[in-house]
Amino acid sequence: PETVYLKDYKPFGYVVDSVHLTFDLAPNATRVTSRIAFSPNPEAEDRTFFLFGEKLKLIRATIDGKDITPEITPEGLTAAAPDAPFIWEAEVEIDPAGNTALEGLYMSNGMYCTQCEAEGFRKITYYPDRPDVMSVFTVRINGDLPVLLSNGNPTGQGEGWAEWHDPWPKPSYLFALVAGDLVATEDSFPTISGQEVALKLWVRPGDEHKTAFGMEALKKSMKWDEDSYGREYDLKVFNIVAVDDFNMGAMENKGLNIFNSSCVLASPDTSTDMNFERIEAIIAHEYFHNWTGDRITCRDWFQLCLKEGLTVFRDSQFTADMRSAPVKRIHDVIDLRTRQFPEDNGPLSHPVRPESFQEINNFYTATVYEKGAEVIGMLKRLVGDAAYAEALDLYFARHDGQACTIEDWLKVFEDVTGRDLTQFKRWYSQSGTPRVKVTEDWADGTYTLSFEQTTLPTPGQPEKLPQVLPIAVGLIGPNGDELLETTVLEMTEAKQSFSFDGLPARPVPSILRGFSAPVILERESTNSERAFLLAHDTDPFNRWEAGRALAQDTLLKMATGTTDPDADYLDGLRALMRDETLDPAYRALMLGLPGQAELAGLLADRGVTPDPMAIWQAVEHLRDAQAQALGPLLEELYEANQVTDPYQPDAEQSGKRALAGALLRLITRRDGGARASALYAAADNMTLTLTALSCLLQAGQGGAELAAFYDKWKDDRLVIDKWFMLQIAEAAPERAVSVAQALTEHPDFNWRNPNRFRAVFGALSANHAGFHDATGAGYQLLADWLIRLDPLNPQTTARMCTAFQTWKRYDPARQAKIAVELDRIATTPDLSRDTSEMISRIRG
Ligand code: DPP
Ligand code: ZN
Repeated sequence: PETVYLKDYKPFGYVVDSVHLTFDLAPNATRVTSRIAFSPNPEAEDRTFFLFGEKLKLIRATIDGKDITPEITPEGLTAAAPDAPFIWEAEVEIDPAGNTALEGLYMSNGMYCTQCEAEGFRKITYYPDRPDVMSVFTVRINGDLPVLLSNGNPTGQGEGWAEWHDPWPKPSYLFALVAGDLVATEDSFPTISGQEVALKLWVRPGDEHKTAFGMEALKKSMKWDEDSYGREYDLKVFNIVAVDDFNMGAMENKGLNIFNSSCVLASPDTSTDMNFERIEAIIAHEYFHNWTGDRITCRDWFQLCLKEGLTVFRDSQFTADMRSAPVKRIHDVIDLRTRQFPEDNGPLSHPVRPESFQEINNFYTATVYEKGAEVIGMLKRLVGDAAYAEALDLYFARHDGQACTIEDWLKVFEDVTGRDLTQFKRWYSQSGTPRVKVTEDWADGTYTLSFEQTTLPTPGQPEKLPQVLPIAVGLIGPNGDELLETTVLEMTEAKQSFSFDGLPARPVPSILRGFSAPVILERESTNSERAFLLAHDTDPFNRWEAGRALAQDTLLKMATGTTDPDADYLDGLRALMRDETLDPAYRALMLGLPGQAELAGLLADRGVTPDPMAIWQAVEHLRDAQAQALGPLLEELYEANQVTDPYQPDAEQSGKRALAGALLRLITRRDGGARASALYAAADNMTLTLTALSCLLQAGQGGAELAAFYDKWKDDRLVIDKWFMLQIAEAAPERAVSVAQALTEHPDFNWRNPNRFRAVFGALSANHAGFHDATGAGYQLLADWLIRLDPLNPQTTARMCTAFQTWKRYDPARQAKIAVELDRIATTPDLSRDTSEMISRIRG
C-alpha cells in the first residue's frame, strides 16, 4: 500500500464552484448524477484533473457537455480538462445494499445512509475528495421513501423526491444523505440573534420513546456554544438521525448529524447513567463541530486534531459545566491512561499530528482526539483564560470558511499573546508520553522542586527534545494548611528547578494538579505522604490521585509478592467514605482501582514482566480487603445513598447510584449476593438492573436473571449489546474466552453489526486476565473473527486489532502465541489496507 506524507501536500489544481447531485435510489443500483462547476485554482501549479472514485460504475462522463472517456483505475479517474472554467457531469451506479464496509452510501435496516469521513465520498461519485476542496452543494433525492434528507436547508419536496441546498461551502467528507421510513421528534431553538431553528431527531418507528434526552442535550449544547464561545447556529434546520449500523460514534455532517444509535437513543429503562452522560457529551461534540470542523475545517487529514482535539476539549468543558468539573476531569484522565497512554508508549505511537499514513481511518485515535484535547488544555493554562477566549475569537474571525492547519491555529495564539509557540508545537510533532522525574530540596526556609523530563524513543522518532510543560503545583504545610495555592510552573528545559522562599516549614508538594500536562510523573514518595495528601490536598484531582497512587502501589506489590494490602490506603479510604462533604460521585471514584491492563503497563515500565493472573488476584484480594476494612460502613452508606426521587440521569442522582453501585459490589463479597438479588428484583431503571446483574455475575450467580433479562429485552438491540458485553466483562478469567466463544454462536450474534461485534470482542479484550489466558485461546478467538470480518468491514476490524498493541509487555510464551495470530492475520489473502497497516505497525 502507498504511504501518504504531510510534507507532500499540494493544493488541488481546480476550485469547485458548485456541486449539484441527483440520487435515484435503488438498493442495489443507485444512480448518482453529478454536475460540478470547476475552475482553475490560481494557488496551484499542477492542473492534473484527477478525481477520486472507488467501487463506482461509470455510466457516462462529460466535460462542457461533450462525452469523454477518462482513464480509470481502482482509485479514481484522470481526464484531460481545460485550463479554464468548465462543467463536469457524470453518472455513476453504486450498490448501497452490498456495501458492508459502512463507508459511502449504504443501507442499514432498510434505510439509506452515508458516512463520508474520511474518504467515503469517493464511493458515491467521482470527486476531488479531499478536505481542502470546499463547495456549495445542492442535492436532489428521488426515492420511494417517506423521509429524504441531506445537508443544509430543505428547498422543495413532493411525493418521492426532496431537494436540499447547503449555503455553506463544505468539503465532501461532510456530505450526508439519509432516506428511510423514519419518525421525528421535533423541537425548536431560538438562537441568540433570534433565528428560530427547527430541530428534528429522526429514528425508526418504535424508538420514539428514546429521543427526549438527546433533544434536551442538543438544546443545551446550542445554548452553551453561544454562551461560552459566542457561536451561533447557521441553518434553518438541524437534523439528527439514529442509525444501527455505524462504524464510529457519530458524524458531524453539516446540518445532518448521523449517530450510531448507541450514542443518541436513551431511556431510563434501557440506558445507564453512564450512557446518558456519554450521549450528552457526543451530541455536544457533534454539534460543536459545526464551528470547529465544519465552518473551519482541516486542510488535509494530517490536521485531523485541529478539529478533533479542539472539539473534544470543548465537549469536556461542556460536560464539566453541566455536571461536576472534578469528576469529569478524573474520568478524562482515567480514559487517557486506559486508552491513550498504551497507544503513545507502544508500537502504534504517533504524533498528535501524524506525518504519514497508509489508511487515514487508522488515525481516528485516542492520541489525535484525547491527547489533542490535552494539548489545548495546556495551551489554555499557559496563556490564561482571557487570552484563550481572545485567540478563539480571532480563530473564528480569521479562518471562517477555510481549511486550516495546526500552524494557523497556533498563529492566532501567537498573535494574541505575543508568545513564541515554536517549542510548544512539539506537542503536535513529537510522539510518546513525557516522563517527569521530580526531586526536592529543603534548606533555610527555601523549598526547591527539580524536574527532569525525558521521552522514550517511539517508532520513527529515536531522539526527543524537551517539551513545554505547564506543571500546576500547590504546597501544603505539615498541619494540612495550604502554603502555596495552585501555581503554574512553566517547564521548558530538559532539567529545571523552581524555588519557593520564606516557608515556615518543609511543605508536602501537590504536583501536576488537575493533571495539568499529559505526562507520567515519577516521584519517590511514601505511603504516609500519599495518605496525607489524600486527607488534605485542596485540589480534588490530586486528592483522588493520592488515593489512586496508594492503591496502585499496594496492587503492584501484591501482584509481584505476597504483601498484604496497605493499611494507610485502607485507613484513608475509610475516612474519605465517611466524609459527607465529598460528593457521592467523587467518593465512588475513590473506591475505584487502576485497571488491570494499566497495572500490567506499570509493571512492564519497571522492568517486571506482568502476570495477568497475578494482577487479577491482587485486585480481587484488595477488593476483599476494601470490603473488610469498610465493614458495616458499606451497608450504612449504601442505605444513605439510595435515590428515592423519580429517575433522572443528572449528575446528582447518577453520583449516588455510582457510589451505591460501587458499595454493592463490595457488599456482595460479604453477603454472597443477597442484596444484589433484592436490587435486581426491585430495580426500575437500567442502571440499577445492570449494577445488580453484574454483582451477581461476579459472585458466580445470576444465571436465571441473565435469562430473564434476555427474554425481556430480546427485541432491543442496544440492550442486547449490553447483555453480550456484561457476561464477558464479568466472567472470571478462566471462563472469559469460553463465554465469549459461546456467545459468538448465539443466534443474536449479528457480527456484521459493529456494535454487536464490539460488544463481544471489546469486552473480551478488556477482560485483561481472560483475554491473556495462558493457553492463547483468547488471542486465537479474536484473530479468527478479525480475519472473518476484514473483507466485510475493514474499518471496524482494524480498530479491534489494537487489542494486540501491548503484546510486547508479556512473557515470551504469550508473545509467541500472539505472534502466531498476528502472522496469521497478516498473511490472510486480500487483507484490507486498514488491517494490514495496523498489523504491520503492531508487529513493529
Ligand atoms: N468526526 C467524527 C467525530 O469525531 C468521527 N468521524 O465526531
Ligand atoms: Zn469529532
